[in-house]
Amino acid sequence: MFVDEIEIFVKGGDGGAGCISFRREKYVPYGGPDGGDGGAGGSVWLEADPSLTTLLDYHYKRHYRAERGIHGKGANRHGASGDDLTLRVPVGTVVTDRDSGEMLGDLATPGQRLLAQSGAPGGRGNARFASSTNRAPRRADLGQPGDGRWLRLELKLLADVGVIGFPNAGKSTLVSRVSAARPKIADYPFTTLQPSLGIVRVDVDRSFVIADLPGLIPGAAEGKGLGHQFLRHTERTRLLLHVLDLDPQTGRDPLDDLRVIDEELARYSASLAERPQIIVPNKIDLPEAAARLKTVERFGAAHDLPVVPISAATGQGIAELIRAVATALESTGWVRAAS
Ligand SMILES: Nc1nc2c(ncn2[C@@H]2O[C@H](COP(=O)(O)OP(=O)(O)OP(=O)(O)O)[C@@H](O)[C@H]2O)c(=O)[nH]1
Ligand SMILES: [Mg+2]
Repeated sequence: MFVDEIEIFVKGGDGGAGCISFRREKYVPYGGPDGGDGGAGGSVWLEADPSLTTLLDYHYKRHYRAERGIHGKGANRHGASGDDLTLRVPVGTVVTDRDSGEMLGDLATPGQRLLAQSGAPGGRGNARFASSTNRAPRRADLGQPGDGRWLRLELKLLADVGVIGFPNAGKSTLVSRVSAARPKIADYPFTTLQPSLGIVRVDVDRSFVIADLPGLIPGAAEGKGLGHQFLRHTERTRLLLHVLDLDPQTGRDPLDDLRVIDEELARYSASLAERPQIIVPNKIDLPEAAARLKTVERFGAAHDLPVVPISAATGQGIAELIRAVATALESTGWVRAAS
């Protein structure tokens, strides 16, 4: 999974000290205690801000502290509380306490706030310690020091486009060709064990996030193979690239593969079965692939399905595919600024 991750230290503001003071008035000897309380320290908040797309700012500055409370004063004047500090993070940031591992929150909706560290209380002034037996208390509390802790911030990107297909079809090869993601590629099934995400640049101001997924096999919806646990990653995509393996050595028929995987999707979720798809026959560089490609293209034409043949290995057809994805995403009302 494509994760932007950073650790920051947050500290609540120190509490202001309480004050020791006695009332002084002309002709009134022994005025009572009138030291005010210290103000509380400010708290540190995190807030989800939809205008941010990365945690980059936090790579440069790691320590954050809220303002301290003001000390109390005489004449029962309490100190002002310190201001809160609000740190803006991108929507989708997950916050955990680094040392305890406790998950503190998932800032999933714009404007959502999370109290990362509360400020320390202020100390009591000596006016608070007056009693019938001690009418002139010479005692006040110091403000408490603000607590601090390390937070781990993780930004989880959601994919716009999911790449599905049988194991070994060339999904990871495709994703590594169109994005900076470097998933493992190898000539055996189930090479990809974890989904990974990459960002695909369409042009200067448009990009989309693509998810490489573990291969699917018949029975995936019931948990066979690895695909099942990752199908949920496709649930929030807007478009699926259905990669078909044209290599005759598979011993399978690409149209059978297409049908079988579509059935698995439908078994898993009805809405997933209706997700728009682009059929991507892969490995057209292989000489034996031509005949198989023909049958796929005929099928696509007959069912009004977009087919964009590629060779993920040589790069043939890749530019056409990116254009087709951008067009398809646009028709779903997708807008994502390039990042
Ligand atoms: N000839 C040829 N081989 C390809 C092409 N694309 C991928 N391959 C090869 O196919 C094999 C599988 O590629 P991967 O990208 O790992 O396949 P995958 O779909 O991600 O596989 P899993 O992660 O196991 O589901 C590798 O040996 C690739 O080199 C292609 O366009 N042409
Ligand atoms: Mg793979």
